[in-house]
Amino acid sequence: MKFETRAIHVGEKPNLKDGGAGDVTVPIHLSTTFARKDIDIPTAGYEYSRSGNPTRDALEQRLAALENARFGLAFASGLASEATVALSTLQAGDHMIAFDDLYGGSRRLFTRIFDERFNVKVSYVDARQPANVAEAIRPNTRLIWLETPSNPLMKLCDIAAIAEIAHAKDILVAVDNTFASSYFQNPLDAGADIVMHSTTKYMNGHSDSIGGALMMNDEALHEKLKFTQNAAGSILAPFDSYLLLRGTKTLAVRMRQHEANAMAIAKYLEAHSRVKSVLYPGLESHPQHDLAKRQMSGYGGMISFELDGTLEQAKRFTESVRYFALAESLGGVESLIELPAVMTHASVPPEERRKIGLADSLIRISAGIENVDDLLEDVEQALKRVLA
Ligand code: P1T
Repeated sequence: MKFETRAIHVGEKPNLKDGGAGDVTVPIHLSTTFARKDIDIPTAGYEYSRSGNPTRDALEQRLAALENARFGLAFASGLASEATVALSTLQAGDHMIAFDDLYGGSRRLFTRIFDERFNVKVSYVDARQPANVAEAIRPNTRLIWLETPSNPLMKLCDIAAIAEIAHAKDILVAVDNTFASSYFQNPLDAGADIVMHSTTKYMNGHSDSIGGALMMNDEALHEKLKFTQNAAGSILAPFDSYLLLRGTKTLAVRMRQHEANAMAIAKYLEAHSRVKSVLYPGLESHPQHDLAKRQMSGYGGMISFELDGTLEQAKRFTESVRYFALAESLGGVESLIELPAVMTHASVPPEERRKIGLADSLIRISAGIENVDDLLEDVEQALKRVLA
């Protein structure tokens, strides 16, 4: 099955047997527990909804299929899925390496909880150069955490090169694939061990469900992560599982439109005399454009840029657009805009932000799937208003 077909058929099949009504979409199984006829045999394999739920099961099969993975697991948020990776693969005294440009909340989780409270030391490195990752490896390094393209600076990591370095030393590689979505990038195919998504974003695509996902091929690793999913309990609820299943069906068509709109906006901004820089992997000017072409099948819908102006003008720009809601998050059908230093990455210490090149006036856009002419006109009127 090709991607679009998997996105509709895997996990959901009309049940025409055993009195099934033939629903073409999976029912939302809200029951928290499942009665059994025989004390030794759970009915249809289900006992208690934290350990297994038919709606979530359908979703987990779908999520796996979208990453060419054998297994998928769904969580209450992207961060819950990240915490599950750390809880399952690390212990006090271990060391992990993480890309220095990550979603602010991911960095807060690794630093404030795992490093500061559980003695799992974290080294943040510029993983754009695989050699920097190799250099940071210690005898007790157990996990490498990548995010590509990264939030918000749109930097890329070479997944295959880093996986090769890591696997020579039995280190796991996890890739946050939120920005690309399963449609444009499949990190497991490039050699990663775990792929993670904030499904809150493109995978669901409608800004109405917070969720997270992990996909993997190794059976023992899946067992470990599934054990923690149940033992720590941060599962995705049945209703959100249903919403996410629904969202995945249109992932391919949405991503194509997100990309087309983002490309048009990025090119418009790049050509504008009062725009200082545009970060979008689909532009030839992106320093890692060649890697993007090789590693991704498309460039996604996220753009970061800086105006040739003051911080005040950048702030006013985010307030002057009509169709881009000034809000955190990304990946929904509606366009969003934000200032990472003040919003999504405010928890990253200012000196760290400076080190990785995250300017206070950097503007981040999540291009939605509205008509692109309306979006371009909107950007144009806001630029005129703010830079006049
Ligand atoms: O919000 P949650 O579903 O827990 O996902 C966290 C997360 C993880 N990884 C990446 C790359 C992310 O972008 C996020 C969440 N990001 C935002 C809310 C944001 O506006 O950037």
